[in-house]
Amino acid sequence: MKLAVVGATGLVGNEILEVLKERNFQYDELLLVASARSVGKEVEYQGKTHTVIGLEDAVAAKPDIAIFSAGGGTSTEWAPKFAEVGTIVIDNSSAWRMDPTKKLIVPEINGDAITIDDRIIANPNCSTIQMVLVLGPLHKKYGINRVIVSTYQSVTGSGKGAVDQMMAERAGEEPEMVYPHKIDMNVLPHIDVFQDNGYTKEEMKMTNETVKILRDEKVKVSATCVRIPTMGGHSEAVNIEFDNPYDLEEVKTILSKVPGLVIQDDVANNVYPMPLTAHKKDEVFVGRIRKDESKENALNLWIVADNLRKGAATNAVQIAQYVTENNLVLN
Ligand code: 2RA
Repeated sequence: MKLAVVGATGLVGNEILEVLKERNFQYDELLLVASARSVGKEVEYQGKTHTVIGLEDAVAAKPDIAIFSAGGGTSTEWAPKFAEVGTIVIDNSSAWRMDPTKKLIVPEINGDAITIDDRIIANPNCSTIQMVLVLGPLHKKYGINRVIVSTYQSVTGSGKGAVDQMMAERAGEEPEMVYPHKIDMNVLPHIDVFQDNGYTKEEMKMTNETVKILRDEKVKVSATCVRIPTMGGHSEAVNIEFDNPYDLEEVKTILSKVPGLVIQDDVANNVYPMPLTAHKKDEVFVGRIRKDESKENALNLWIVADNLRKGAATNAVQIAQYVTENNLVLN
């Protein structure tokens, strides 16, 4: 089993290595792959020194699995080259997510969609992953027709430069600007680029990816995505409208059985999910579960997850585990 991590020196790449270690993911050889800038760099990992290699050398090594987190351009160009030599590519970028020939996977929800023929598997957007973990089982039970979501997203979702901008502002230093505005002590209703319809790309990812993962065009999602000056995780206020009546206690029972989902809902003791407490955790946390009293068959809840974990690295590693455990690796 030869495993490659492409983009190994980035924020998500680091988290992937951490999750692989924590989950004791078994491999015989690990290839750390990065752009020309980092080639030759030495990385200490699990008691071994790894020399970072370039993409061409990595393809020539024909890894069984390559977990990519190196941006859309790299994925578009290189994922097919790895796929051609038989590698299963698990891609964190948005390059392949809405390609009808590629699967978009959250293992707990639609892992069963993966077949032996899938060579490029897309990892969904962070804010989508944590939401569908809650929506999936509720959709199965009550049928969801509409979701209204507002997000409160961590600066880590924009990469290291954004963390640096926030910290420089906080320290009173001249920041290198990643966002079009100051982020510390501020809130930006703007994640990714604006589209012709007035929504941002991040908002449209939540709308389109949710439908693809739930495999139901009938589910309508309206999203407002907001960047806030926090680290640790993304938070989401979600309003769900069902086709059928639901029972609040039954909703909690259903959610309590979803692997990787933890209910934190004890308002009498101020217990609810927060980015600070979700940080570095693999689980998705849900709380503030309550009836929407303004509308029949509607529910409100609050979801938080570490966007670099379940929102990226953990989900990607879980896909890698799924394909190995289900004998879907070719080589
Ligand atoms: C963000 N969705 O938080 C992105 C990261 N993939 O900006």
